[in-house]
Amino acid sequence: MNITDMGDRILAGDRRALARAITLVESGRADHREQATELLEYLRPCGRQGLRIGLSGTPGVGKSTFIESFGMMLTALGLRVAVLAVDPSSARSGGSILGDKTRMERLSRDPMAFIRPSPSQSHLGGVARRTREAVALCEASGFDIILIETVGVGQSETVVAEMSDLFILLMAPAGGDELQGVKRGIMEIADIILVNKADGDLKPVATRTQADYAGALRLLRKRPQDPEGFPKAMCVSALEEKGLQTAWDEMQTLSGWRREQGFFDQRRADQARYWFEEEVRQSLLAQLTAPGALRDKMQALGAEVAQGQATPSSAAQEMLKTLGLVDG
Ligand SMILES: Nc1nc2c(ncn2[C@@H]2O[C@H](COP(=O)(O)OP(=O)(O)O)[C@@H](O)[C@H]2O)c(=O)[nH]1
Ligand SMILES: [Mg+2]
Repeated sequence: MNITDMGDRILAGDRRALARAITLVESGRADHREQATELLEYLRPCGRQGLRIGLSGTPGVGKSTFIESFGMMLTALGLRVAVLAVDPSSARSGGSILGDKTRMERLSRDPMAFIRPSPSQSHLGGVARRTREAVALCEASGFDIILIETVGVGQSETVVAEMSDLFILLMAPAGGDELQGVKRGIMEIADIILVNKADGDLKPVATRTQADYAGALRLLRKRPQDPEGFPKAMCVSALEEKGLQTAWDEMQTLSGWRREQGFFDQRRADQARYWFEEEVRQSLLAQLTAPGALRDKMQALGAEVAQGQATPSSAAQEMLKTLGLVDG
């Protein structure tokens, strides 16, 4: 398909064109990459913005159930919702979203929603770029809310936080020991912690867990991009659809405040810069590791260093000269 034509269809809200475009950005083929870049450049001036909500939580915490009920609530409010995933383990597990499609049965049938499973690529850097580009395509297509799910394996939370306006952490009701095990870095990037499964027998535990997280959040260094009271912890039940409206109200309060204060645009600008730099880094690394003259040179120099025939620094300089990155 002609790229301009595809772009116009996306702008007109054509879902099939959107799905095809996402397939295009997911492709590893060089000619596809070129077309994808052209398409994204074509769509860039449209300036449409959705609210990008990152959502993370360990397997079983209720992400799929939450996305289904939260998503249905949003579409009932007249909002168009896109769901994407960053799942570095999807190659093994068969895709976090796809595997759970039954839990999102209603949402996947909703004409106001668009669900896209994680690309089956285990390399996090690659998944990150594809997801980020899929976000841009969904925005151009007029989606109001982009939910980006991750299971939180390895660095995937950081990756998702770097492409989200709001980062939501879904947690299970738990005892104090489990709370201690939560990585500090994750707490630091969370905007809202939702303790899920606050229903039935679990409700009292959920309430205590929420208070524990609220206490832990208060101990963190205050971030300039937060109004009074944020980041915050709340209870929800994805299953019984409780607390979802309140959670949405809080998300809107936070994003609204950040917009007014300029933090919203600032964060997006910082993220764009980050992804530019990341892409340069990744491309350089890819050149060094792909089969070819550069990789051979790396290996040859590595062998010299290992045998004591050159120092690590002099060999590194030699490599940078080969790359044309230093004069020589
Ligand atoms: N009691 C209760 N169970 C829930 C809730 N949300 C999800 N679950 C259950 O937890 C299990 C895992 O849910 P799922 O959405 O697949 O979690 P995911 O792995 O994070 O996507 C399922 O059996 C759900 O029915 C909730 O709010 N309350
Ligand atoms: Mg799931």
